[in-house]
Amino acid sequence: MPTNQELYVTRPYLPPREQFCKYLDEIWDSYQLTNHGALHNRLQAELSRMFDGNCVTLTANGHLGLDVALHVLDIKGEVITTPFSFASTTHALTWIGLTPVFCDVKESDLTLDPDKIEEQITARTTAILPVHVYGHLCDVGRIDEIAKKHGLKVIYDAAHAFGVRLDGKSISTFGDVSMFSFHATKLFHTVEGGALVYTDADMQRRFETGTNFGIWDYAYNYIGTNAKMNEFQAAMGLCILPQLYTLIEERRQITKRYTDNLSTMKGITLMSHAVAPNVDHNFAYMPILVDKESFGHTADGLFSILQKQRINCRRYFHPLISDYACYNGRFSSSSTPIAKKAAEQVLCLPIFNGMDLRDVDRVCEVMSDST
Ligand code: T4K
Repeated sequence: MPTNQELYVTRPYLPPREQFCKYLDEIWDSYQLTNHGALHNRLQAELSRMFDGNCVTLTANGHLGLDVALHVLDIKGEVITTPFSFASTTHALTWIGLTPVFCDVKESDLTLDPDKIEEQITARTTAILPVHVYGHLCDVGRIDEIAKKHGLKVIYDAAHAFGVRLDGKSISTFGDVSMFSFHATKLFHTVEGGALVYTDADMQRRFETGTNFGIWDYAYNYIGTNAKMNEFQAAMGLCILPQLYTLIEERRQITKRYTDNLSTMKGITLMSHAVAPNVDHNFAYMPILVDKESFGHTADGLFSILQKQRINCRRYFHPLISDYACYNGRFSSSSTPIAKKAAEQVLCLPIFNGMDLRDVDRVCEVMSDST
């Protein structure tokens, strides 16, 4: 893309059209459009390999994956979670009458603070729903330990964490299940889509039936929803998956360029600095925190300054979920001060495959000229 074009926070990666058309030919030949067709099954197998052999259940989108996970694991009562996330995380709970209990996040990486989880546990708590926000891994060891001690389930919202590895291993071994989003705005996508990934093979039938009305072998032993991934979605996934590490590498270069330009800018904190050395990161987002006192503008002010130059950022995640109008004052964001401050300061800068490094420089120059 030439520089001086309008920029967006992201732009989906599209594979060469001929590649997608080859899969379309297969669909046309087979007349199988959905309901666990050959492409669905191929993508499922390839993803399972990528997740170190763990079980994969594909879903129509990430949010339905959360719905299915909560239903299959029979989560009741209260669930400890973070308010610093996309609407989906909490809405999945409240939609089915569960009570979200908001726990604060760590200042270093904005993931759930394990030191604050236990004080939120009550007799009604049944699960923890942490988020690997921006692909930054939660303290999975501590969280799983706390869950085990108190007999709680753990559902990781890993919507942002596709391709992330810890000590070289898949992160899908942690918790009872991890939900990944394959939305068009994600690093790896199937237009809309997602996956539940888990280690307990005995649960596979339950998760699979959860996405297919509860049906297995024409028997109706379970209750389920319709969250199946169709063949067109799977085709997109099959085209993009082989490119995954090339796409991540390109994003690493873009992040490096931002880092070179911004790491000494007063009042700007780069969240990419929070990635631990034993984590293979995916560079899915380019979040920064803006400190008004030293930078001279709020995150909102900077958002507008960039927008005037046709650079469209997003304030993922402002407002905090606990401050959403739809929750009508039911929650208080003052009980999670670190998350509240992060929501006030956060801005996600444009990052996408195909982004010209000169455009990265342009974003940084506008920021620098504004001070
Ligand atoms: N948990 C977490 C932590 C999540 O972040 C999400 C989703 C979920 C759960 C649920 O997963 P899914 O059910 O979505 O699989 C986006 C996405 O819709 C959403 O998937 C994502 N998180 C969230 C963080 O961001 P918007 O409202 O910001 O998207 P939108 O349409 O404004 O797109 C942003 C920019 O991307 C546009 O300005 C232009 C560009 N774009 C977007 C689309 C959709 C394109 O160029 N082409 C496109 O097709 O929500």
